[in-house]
Amino acid sequence: MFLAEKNIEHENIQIDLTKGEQMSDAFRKINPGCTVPALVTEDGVTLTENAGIAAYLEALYPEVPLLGTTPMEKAQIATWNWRCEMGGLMSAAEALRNSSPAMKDRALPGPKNIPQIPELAERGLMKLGWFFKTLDRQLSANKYVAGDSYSVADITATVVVDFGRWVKVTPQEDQTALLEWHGRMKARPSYKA
Ligand SMILES: N[C@@H](CCC(=O)N[C@@H](CS)C(=O)NCC(=O)O)C(=O)O
Repeated sequence: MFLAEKNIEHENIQIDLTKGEQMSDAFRKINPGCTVPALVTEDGVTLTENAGIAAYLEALYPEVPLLGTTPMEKAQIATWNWRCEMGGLMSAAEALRNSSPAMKDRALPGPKNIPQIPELAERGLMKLGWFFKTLDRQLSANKYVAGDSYSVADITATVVVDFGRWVKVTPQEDQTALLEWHGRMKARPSYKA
């Protein structure tokens, strides 16, 4: 979505996590950490963390800005993206990875197998519910997650809401700001990326 929002031409190779393709020898040559995404740059350098990929692309293609332009915009976007990652993505991942039979011993991504802790799944569900409340409150007062302009925080939050369906945590009917915002996000061409 980040690449699509900036209209950056790129080759997209899908790694099917449901088939365990991230663990294959071929993919380990690209990312020995066995996680997606991985961005192989034109210089042949591989970047494997979202924050690094976003920083690199924003520096190389400042238009359209997704990490903010003024010092305060940058601060607000970094703040909200962190909240979306920690309160949102981490909670959904905790809930799914520690409960799904298909993820037995895959409680954390990466090359090592890690056993599930069912209590973490319960905590993840609870935290995800709280996060949706926080997000709805923020979106009641702001057009986008981090303020007046679309940013990486909207991308992360969109992924959180979609990810939430896997653990059956969806925005409540009375979270109207969150629902309205999600509708706008789904209508953006980058949503299909
Ligand atoms: N490195 C990424 C996140 C990596 C990650 O956790 N990716 C998950 C998919 S969302 C993954 O690759 N999972 C592989 C697995 O479950 O084995 C970041 O910067 O946030």
